[in-house]
Amino acid sequence: MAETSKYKSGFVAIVGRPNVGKSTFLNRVIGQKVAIMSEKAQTTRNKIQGIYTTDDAQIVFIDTPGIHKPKNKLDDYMDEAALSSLKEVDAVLFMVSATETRGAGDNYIIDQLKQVNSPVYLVINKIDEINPNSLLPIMDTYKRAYDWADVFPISALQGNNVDELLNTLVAKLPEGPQYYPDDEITDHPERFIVGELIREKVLELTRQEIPHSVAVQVEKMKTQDNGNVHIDANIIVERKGQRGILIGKNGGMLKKIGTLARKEIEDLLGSKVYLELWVKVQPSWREKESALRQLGYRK
Ligand code: GDP
Ligand code: MG
Ligand code: K
Repeated sequence: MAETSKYKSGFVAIVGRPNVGKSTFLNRVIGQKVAIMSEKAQTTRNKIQGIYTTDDAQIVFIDTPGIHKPKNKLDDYMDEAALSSLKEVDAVLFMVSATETRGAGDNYIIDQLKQVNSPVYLVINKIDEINPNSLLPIMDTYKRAYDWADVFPISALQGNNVDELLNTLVAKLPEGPQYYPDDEITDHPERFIVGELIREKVLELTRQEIPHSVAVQVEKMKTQDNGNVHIDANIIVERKGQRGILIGKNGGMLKKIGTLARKEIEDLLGSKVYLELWVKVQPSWREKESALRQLGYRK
């Protein structure tokens, strides 16, 4: 991190119909290892898809698969959860394919995006597949539907215009800390995902009361002789009030978070899991360099 310029960071959601090329885009931006890893966490919602880290910026890409036409009550609930997380991110990428016309699925997502305050970028992928002359008409059909912060025709497969998109995203991100060390994912994939699963349950169960920046620190993850995995983790919040919300009445909320997280971790690891959670208050931990270092968020 350069001392003279301010570090920038933020959470960016990628939304779009299936098969438009979201995973291909992330593979290109983040690299193979992470993509393989994220397959493992396929059961999770609002999961971290990959982290793009440079000397000046960090973009944490998250996925919100709950955005689709609701069919039942559960869908409805998931949509709401996905939408509330969309409202918290620093930017949204809405990806469409240049090879398909704007359809009902796109329109539904666009409607949802109208409730989002952060910049929403339109990414028209697969331009390598179309005649360049047809790009403008495609852009027009989408431009009529929404006030995009910017429009990027790209080829995730061949890489066209991907750097421009990343540079624009970084330029518009707020100042912020490097949330995750450069090598967190590749060095400790399972520990990382376990932390994310716990964080995801926190965000799901507390809805908008706990901010996205809540951190989970997996202190210990140890396989015992009987094959069971013992995990100790801290949930780090900035304010005492947030600690109260997380613990809940008679510890009920923390218990619920632990139970749901444990089930998913057991699915992920294929072993029985003993999970112990603590909630710690670290005021303005995002700002404090020393605290970050102590937590392992910076080297
Ligand atoms: P997702 O469901 O949105 O994650 O889409 P995927 O990344 O899995 O991509 C769906 C299909 O589209 C795959 O066969 C990709 O190879 C293909 N694809 C993705 N991006 C591009 C692109 O820029 N150009 C072309 N020609 N194909 C692409
Ligand atoms: Mg995909
Ligand atoms: K995916």
